[in-house]
Amino acid sequence: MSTIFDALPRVPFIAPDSREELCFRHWRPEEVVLGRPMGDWLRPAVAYWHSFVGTGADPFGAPTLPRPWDDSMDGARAKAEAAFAFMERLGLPFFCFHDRDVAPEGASLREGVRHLDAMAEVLQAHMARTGIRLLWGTANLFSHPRYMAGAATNPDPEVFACACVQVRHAMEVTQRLGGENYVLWGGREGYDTLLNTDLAREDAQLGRFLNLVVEHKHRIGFTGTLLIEPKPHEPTKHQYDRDVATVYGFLARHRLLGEVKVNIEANHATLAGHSFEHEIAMAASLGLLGSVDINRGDPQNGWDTDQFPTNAQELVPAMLEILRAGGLGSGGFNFDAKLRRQSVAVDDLLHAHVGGMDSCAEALRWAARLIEDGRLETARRARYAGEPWTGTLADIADAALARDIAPQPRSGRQERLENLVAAAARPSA
Ligand code: XUL
Ligand code: CO
Repeated sequence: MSTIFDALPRVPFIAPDSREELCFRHWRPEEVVLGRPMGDWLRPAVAYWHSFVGTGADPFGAPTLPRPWDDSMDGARAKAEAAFAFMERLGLPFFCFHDRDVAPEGASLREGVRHLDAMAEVLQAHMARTGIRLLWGTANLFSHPRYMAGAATNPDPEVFACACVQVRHAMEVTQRLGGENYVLWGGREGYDTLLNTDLAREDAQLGRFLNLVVEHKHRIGFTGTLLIEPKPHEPTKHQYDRDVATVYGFLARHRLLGEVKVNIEANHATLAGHSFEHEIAMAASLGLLGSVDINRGDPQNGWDTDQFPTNAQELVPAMLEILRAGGLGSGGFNFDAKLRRQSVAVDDLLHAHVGGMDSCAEALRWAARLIEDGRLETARRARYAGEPWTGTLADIADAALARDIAPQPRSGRQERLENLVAAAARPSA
């Protein structure tokens, strides 16, 4: 079967000063960075939904991107063929998908399950042929109209049961395909208005659902990591998994700590009023860091624009936090990013991923340089060098009064530290 991507070249690795555009200048999976191959730190993945399902349609206009397959099983096979043709040429090691990206919904729940089983075999054959692996799978619990009031948090128990069908099956298919993680993004788990919403009830339902998912993971012996992907709003006005700290509270409340980590998306972090690095550092400090969805928003637009990252310097603080945390384990960098509506040339998708990949690779190198240099870590350690006082509140207060202490202000050295980061993240450095 021929596909729209067949004419694309295989992306080569070329020296940084080359004027060739479709090549990796910085992404070298074998290059050792801080004692580990770059490929192990980054573990990049192509997102099936944006790259092969998204059409460029928006609320104002029709599809623009050439994606010549329909929503039938034949269409799903043609799409898979094209997806792997593209991913082979790009040469990244992983991909990610939702059940509905790869297999059509069908006319009933049962038909949807049959479709996904059949497509899992198709994907398995492509994976075996190409060596491309599954970073994570997930279920789409937000597109079908039945989920308009949420999936696990839906007031209708039958909709909750539909979510059980899809998540059970998507997790089992992920396991069958050797997926290393399973993601739960709370697509419509939130509310549009408090006027019709029972917050306590919806929290209890979401907690129960997650407990059922964890129990099933252990029952089937799936060894991948379960990941919740926080997002503050869009599509609902208020999403329950709004940011990492909120997810931590939810996991603690429902006794799920140790069972679930987070998949942090750059553009979701900024929508929540945080920086990407804040969310990564928060997750690392709470023991929740799992994986990242790499993309960027637009500083002037207040929604999830899901653009490919192109600015390596901007990514350095996030990379630094990942390096400090010792990496992402079974996680990776999923390009949850899409082409702009006007990017209708077939090779635009290749340019997008090449630029995104090189930005991550360069940022990783620069962040590693900062760790090797050591001055940031030394400064941070020195800041906390004081020995904590022991005893009760009264003991500490009495001792302080007895010694009549007068601690002197010490500089936070912010500008000096920022200069160190800026210097390491300069191409000429
Ligand atoms: C939505 C989003 C999703 C998840 C997977 O904003 O990021 O694509 O990554 O459901
Ligand atoms: Co995402």
